[in-house]
Amino acid sequence: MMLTRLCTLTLVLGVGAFATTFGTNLIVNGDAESYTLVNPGVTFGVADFTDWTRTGHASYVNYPDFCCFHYVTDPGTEAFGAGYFLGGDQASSELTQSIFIGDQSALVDAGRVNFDMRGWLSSARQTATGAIDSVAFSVRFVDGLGNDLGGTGIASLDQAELTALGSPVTSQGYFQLSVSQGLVPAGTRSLDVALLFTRFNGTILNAAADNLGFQLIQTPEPGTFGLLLVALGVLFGIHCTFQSKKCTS
Ligand SMILES: [Ca+2]
Ligand SMILES: [Ca+2]
Repeated sequence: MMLTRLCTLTLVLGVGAFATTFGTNLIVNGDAESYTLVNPGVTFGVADFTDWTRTGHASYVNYPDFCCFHYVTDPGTEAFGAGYFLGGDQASSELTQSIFIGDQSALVDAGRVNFDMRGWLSSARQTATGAIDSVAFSVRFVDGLGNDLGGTGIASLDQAELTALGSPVTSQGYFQLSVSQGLVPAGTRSLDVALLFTRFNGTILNAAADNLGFQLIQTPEPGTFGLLLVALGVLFGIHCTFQSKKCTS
C-alpha cells in the first residue's frame, strides 16, 4: 500500500502537472478568450468560468458589445482578442484562482525569483465626483501552510486620475495598462490571484479587465555578475599587456 502511494505521489509530481515555467504567463485564461458567449452581448450570470472561481456576476462580453472602450495607455501592437471580463450587475463580484509554484521553492527561497504582474484594467466615469466603478487585480504570496506572506496589485484609474486626463463623464471605460514588479518572498509556495470588481454608480458594474498576466523571472545566481567582471578584467589586463609589448617593441 505504501509503495502504491509513493508511486502515485511520484507520478503526480513527475508528470509536470505543476511545472512552473519562467517567463510565461501563469494566469490561466487571463485574456478571457477561453469562453463562448451563451448569448451575444451582455451575459451577466454566465456559469462556465471553468478557469476561475467566481463570486457574484462577474462576466465576459465580446468587443465591442455593451460599450466601447478607450485606451489610456497606447496598446501598440498588443492583441486583445474577442472578449474581456466585465463586473456584471451586482454591488461587487470577484474571480479568483490559485497557482502552485512550489516546484520552484529552492530558487524562491534563495531570493532568485522576481515577478512581473500586468493587466489592462478599466473603470467607468459615470459621475463627475465621488467613487466610480472599479476593478483591482491582486496576488497574495502564500506559504506551504497557507500563511499570507504579503502581496502586490494593480487597479483601474480613479475619479481624480480620470479628471486629470480630461475624460468625459460616461459609462464608457478607460483601459490602462498597469504593471507591478518585485521579488517573490522567500517561503512562497502558491499565488492567490483575485480580480475584484466594485460598483459605485448605477445598476451595471461597468469596470472591466483584459490581458491579465503574472510571470516569474529567474535572476542570476549571486556572484555570477561579479565573476563576469573579474573575467572581463583579466581579459582587459591581457589585452593591455599585449598592447604595451607591441607598442614598446
Ligand atoms: Ca481578450
Ligand atoms: Ca455602473
